[in-house]
Amino acid sequence: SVEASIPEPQRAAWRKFTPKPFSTTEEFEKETVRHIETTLARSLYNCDEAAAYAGTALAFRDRLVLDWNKTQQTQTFADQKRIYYLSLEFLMGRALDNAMLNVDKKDVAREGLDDLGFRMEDIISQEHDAALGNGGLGRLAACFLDSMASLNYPAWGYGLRYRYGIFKQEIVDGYQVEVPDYWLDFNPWEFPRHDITVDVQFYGNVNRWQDDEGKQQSSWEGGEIVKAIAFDVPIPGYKTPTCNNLRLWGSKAASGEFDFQKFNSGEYESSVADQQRAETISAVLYPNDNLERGKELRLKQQYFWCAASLYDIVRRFKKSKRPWKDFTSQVAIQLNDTHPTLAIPELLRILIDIEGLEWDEAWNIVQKTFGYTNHTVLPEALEKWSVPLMQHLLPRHLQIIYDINLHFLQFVERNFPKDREMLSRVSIIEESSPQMVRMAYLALIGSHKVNGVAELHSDLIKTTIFKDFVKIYGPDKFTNVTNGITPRRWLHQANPRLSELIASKLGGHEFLKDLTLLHKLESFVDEKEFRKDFRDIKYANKVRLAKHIKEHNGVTVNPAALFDVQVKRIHEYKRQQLNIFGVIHRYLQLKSMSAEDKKKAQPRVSIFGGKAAPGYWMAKTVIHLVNQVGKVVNSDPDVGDLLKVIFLEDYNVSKAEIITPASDISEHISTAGTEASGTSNMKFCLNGGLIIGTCDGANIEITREIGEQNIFLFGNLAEDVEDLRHAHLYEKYELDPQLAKVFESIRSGTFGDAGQFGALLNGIVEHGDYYLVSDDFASYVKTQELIDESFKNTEEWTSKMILSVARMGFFSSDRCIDEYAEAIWNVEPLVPKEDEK
Ligand code: T68
Repeated sequence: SVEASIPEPQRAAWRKFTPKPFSTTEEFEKETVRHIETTLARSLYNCDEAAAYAGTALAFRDRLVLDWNKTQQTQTFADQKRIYYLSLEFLMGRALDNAMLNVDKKDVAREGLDDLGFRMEDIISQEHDAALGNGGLGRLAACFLDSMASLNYPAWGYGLRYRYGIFKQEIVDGYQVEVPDYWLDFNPWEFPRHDITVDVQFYGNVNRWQDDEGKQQSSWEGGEIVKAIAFDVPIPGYKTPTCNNLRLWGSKAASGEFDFQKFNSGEYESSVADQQRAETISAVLYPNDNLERGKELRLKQQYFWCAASLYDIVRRFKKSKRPWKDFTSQVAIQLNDTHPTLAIPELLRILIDIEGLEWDEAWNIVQKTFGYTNHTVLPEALEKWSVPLMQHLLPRHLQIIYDINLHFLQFVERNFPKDREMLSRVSIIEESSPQMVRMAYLALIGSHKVNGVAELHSDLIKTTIFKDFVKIYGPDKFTNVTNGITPRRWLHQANPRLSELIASKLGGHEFLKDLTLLHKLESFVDEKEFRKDFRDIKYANKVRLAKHIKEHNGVTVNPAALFDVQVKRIHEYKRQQLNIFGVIHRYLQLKSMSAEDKKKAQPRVSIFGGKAAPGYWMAKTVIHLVNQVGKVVNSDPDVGDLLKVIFLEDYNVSKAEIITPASDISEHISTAGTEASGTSNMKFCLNGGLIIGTCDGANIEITREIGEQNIFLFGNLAEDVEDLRHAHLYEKYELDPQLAKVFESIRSGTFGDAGQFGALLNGIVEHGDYYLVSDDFASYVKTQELIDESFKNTEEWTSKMILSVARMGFFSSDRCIDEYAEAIWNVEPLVPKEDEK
């Protein structure tokens, strides 16, 4: 703050000693050794790889911090609009490699580490993933942070500092076992800000009275206070001085006099219990993706994080001494799904109860401030909170939600006086017992823009879950921003050799800043040497994955085989079951094949990976089936190298960086209309992996960009899904005959105790096959056969790979962020300046 700044006469001395970032190998070594010897108190006699990692990370951290300070200073003085990205998940992965590449000093570090007796790859792999997310939604937030910094947007992320991120998955006897992920032992990337705290209130009651002017006033009193402490993480941009901030809140008991009294009067235990209860709020990430379970602690997490973040944002705004009407020209808040929706009633509470604004003015500010991104149309994933729970935990917020609803329903009634049914359909309160607060409606009503994450999905939300709201607000409130991925992590970092090959063709690494430049690769598609280099890189990446598989699964796979990969959270709608049934079908065919035919068969390695939510039995059954199939197939001498089935344990961001560049084919095979976008489809394509997929999510736009001859699409279309489901429920249906054979073999015990898989098969045979596995099976199998043939034609396959990469420019998260900035946030970039003299 201004009060704490150094007076002018002393600034010269200060500036003289401002640290300079290292640039040469020697300077890097000096910094690293200094950190190992002083910060860590180790020496050359006890420096293991963990210590070398720590020293290297600290040396790079110092560099980031200098840029970080400069960026924050520039943003404060520039006094222009900032983006606040509220996400309950940030699936960051590792930070060191990313930091080295972004500041363009990886080669310097490699040389320096070599001098000091270490190998770069060993040092990088010492780092524990920051796994504060479940899947696509959390990883999208991480890609967006990278893009916002790389494009110089003044932006902050706000999230929770979970002590335990997503659980570590172990496979024991073919079953998933969850192990806690204690990742904070040593984390050089976060800065605890013990001076930046917010008291967050829960429970209590609301007092209402009329003031002297007869105006209705409300205040929220009593209850319990929990303290939020800020932990800041620097987010460097690629080859730019911008370094943004990710602020994660940790919870602590508010140690007031009350606790001291308790402590002194001998109630030591109960004061410790208070402490632990408070810390529980930020203890653990809920491990469900696309499923909501309505747990009280989850609601507490949401409010704790929203309240702390909004307090912080408002505090920063108030420092500018601007009038409230300027708030919307200074602040844009993006809600990543409905998880932060309580920020809407919370901002209203601050503006009305604390700052004394009138409803209309406050509401106007709120609506202009917020944007809401929807990530799903699955009914089981739409958040609803029970009214009694909300009444108990957040009594004032419930009143405000009722007020929002009242104003909204009055507006609807005025505009649609004849449609009485509409009111109950669009009410924020669902009239069930207990009553429920529909968070998606609240988020939509409280925002000026709502966006889906791929074209099909953005169309679907307008015709399904938000249909009435399109009538009420008109279509302009709804927009599409197709997801993207950061090419820095998902090409340059994960696949350095391909990145270098592309750079050698395009004359530099500019494409990492403007991914559309990849289109220039098309002109080299027929160049023999380039084609060979391209194939060699794919092969080398497959060798690396094969080595990983040997080490972790004990199975030898042939890198020349076709690698078929499906890695993502395990979910019925994503249909890993379709994939494994397809694998069993292939196995049965191989078993009955003549030796002559076997010679013509395409060798394959089927690779699965992904976590199941701990309480999701069907998903766990799928994991078990994959492992059982692997056990049988991998040791069957009739099959040999023609088929291997691998389940990779503990799929996470750092494993994705090894797996993604090594696929020939990856599977994105959700039932049409269920996968909002998908983002791993983009990652695989960008690395020269082809796709087998349904007409769902971003697959459709990928097809449009790369051309339908370069992708393998199959299956029913979204527009037909409803009718098919209906027919399954009300008419007799036949199982696909090839699938029936697969089921027979499972039921006969080929893959172990068939009882284990009963529910999985019955869901398809007897209970309506909600995800249309049987309906899509024949076309899936046929398409896989087509892939075998296509892969054998190496030249044709090479062209497809190269053209795919060349045409992926659209799917950079930089393009997404520019679209959000233009259509939703109305913010401009801002490049950090040198300290003013
Ligand atoms: C994913 N959603 C979508 N949700 O499934 C995917 N959900 O299609 C899309 O590409 C991606 O978001 C990015 O837009 C999720 O990953 C969750 O992880 C989640 C977590 C908690 C509660 C609900």
